[in-house]
Amino acid sequence: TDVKRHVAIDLGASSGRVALGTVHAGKLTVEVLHRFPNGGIPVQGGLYWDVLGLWREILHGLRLAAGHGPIDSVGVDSWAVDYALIDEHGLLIDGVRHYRDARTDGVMDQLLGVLPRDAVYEFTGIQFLPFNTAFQLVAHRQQAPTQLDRARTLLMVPDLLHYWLTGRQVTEMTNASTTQLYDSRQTAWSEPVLNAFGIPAHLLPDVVHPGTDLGAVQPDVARDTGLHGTRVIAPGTHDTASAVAAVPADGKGWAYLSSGTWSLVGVETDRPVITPQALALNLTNEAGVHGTTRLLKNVMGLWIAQECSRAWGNPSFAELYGAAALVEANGPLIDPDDVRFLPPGLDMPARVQAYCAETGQVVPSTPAEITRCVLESLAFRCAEVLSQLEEVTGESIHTLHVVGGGSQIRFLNQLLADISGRTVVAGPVEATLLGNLLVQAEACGSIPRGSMREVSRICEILTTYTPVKKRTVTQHTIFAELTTRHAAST
Ligand code: ADP
Ligand code: LRH
Repeated sequence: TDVKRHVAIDLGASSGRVALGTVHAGKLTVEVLHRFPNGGIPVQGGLYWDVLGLWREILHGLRLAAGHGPIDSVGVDSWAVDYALIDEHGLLIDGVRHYRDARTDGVMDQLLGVLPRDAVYEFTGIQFLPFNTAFQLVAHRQQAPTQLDRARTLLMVPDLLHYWLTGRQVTEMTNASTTQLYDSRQTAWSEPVLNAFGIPAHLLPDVVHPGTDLGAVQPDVARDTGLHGTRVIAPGTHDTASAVAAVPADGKGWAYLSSGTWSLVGVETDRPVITPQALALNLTNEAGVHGTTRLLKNVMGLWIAQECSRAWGNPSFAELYGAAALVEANGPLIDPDDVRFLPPGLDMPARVQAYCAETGQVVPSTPAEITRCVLESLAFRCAEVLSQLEEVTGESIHTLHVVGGGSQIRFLNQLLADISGRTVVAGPVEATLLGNLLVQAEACGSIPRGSMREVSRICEILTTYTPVKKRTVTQHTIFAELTTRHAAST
């Protein structure tokens, strides 16, 4: 038949989904079949992902998909940096730690004493975040050395799930690049970084490109799910890689904001931008689909609002963000990237308040005021990063494409337009699923090569926001002032 079916499994830090993509006459229709929550689970002072629970949800989603007819391919993407260790029997060692686990506290600074920042950056082009796989592995070795001794293979989360689907152990490139152990310019694991950090190179599997056919679904999984003859195709397994692949942009002069637990703000470039200025701004160069680079910055994102919301008993998004939109403008601001906001905790509202108090601002008290402060601060920070990206690339940005769950927050989209002074185009909400499907569809010949953005543009309804209330200069100054005070105190 001329109908092709692909299944995308997208695991975000706050939720996962399984979707069916049907390609017929060059048009892709996407149906989300199954959604499930995700998050960290505290165990004995550590923080883990429920990777077996995720596998159970995946199997359930695959059974639902099989009910729609023969499935040509399936592929998994997830959040980056986290990994599993596999032993000599092919079995999982321990569980999978969450990147917000406190075991990495102080490790990055220790290691940058061994190999300096500029050298690590020169080899990897990756921004310094305390939870990069490189630092997690060293923390792992310090805490449980025998686990590392026993390990034969390191697999990133989507690689682990592909392994359970096919029996094949490889690492897909977009996620490999986030480890800070991979050299995107050489397209190889970075020996100098591995050696300096004492990470055994034999742990790291072969790296494959997005779009690689990893084999058929294993017989036991096929029997369980009803998927027969289905291929497993690696998408851009880093969720941000898949999201950016589906940004419905055209031409030049655009940036993206992948808005979810994190706010990933950046541009797409032909090659890594590894310069002293990019290092000074701590911008990252992550490997993308079709050999592109994502030059971007991790901004703390809606995580702060998610943790506040948890502290307030999880009100609906409509309630949370609707109330924030009614709060008077020009309130207090935080630096969302302050490290105090990184760990989980029900004291998140108190952390926001403490920041405002310490910086001599009005202290927000109601959930609406606190949420407003968080959203407005995110918009300021994103606007600041856009200017930095323009400086580093020398190319101006006129449009910001906002994708992901956060693109549904209309108030935030308008703030982004007003504060950055740029046109904001919101959607698709499920860009990551879409990007995952598009890479599979291209690899299977369901859509022509190079047509991904075109297919994505006709796939979704987009909403445009134009700047109306241009912000006063004083507000930029307040934020700059806060940033300076913060920098001076750390
Ligand atoms: P991740 O992939 O990191 O788990 P998502 O892209 O799924 O994140 O985005 C999750 C966020 O999107 C939520 O924390 C919330 O702020 C926002 N969001 C999700 N659904 C809605 C909605 N219906 N209305 C407004 N915001 C929403
Ligand atoms: C977003 C994301 C981001 C990473 C972070 C750990 O889900 O993949 O790109 O930096 O999670």
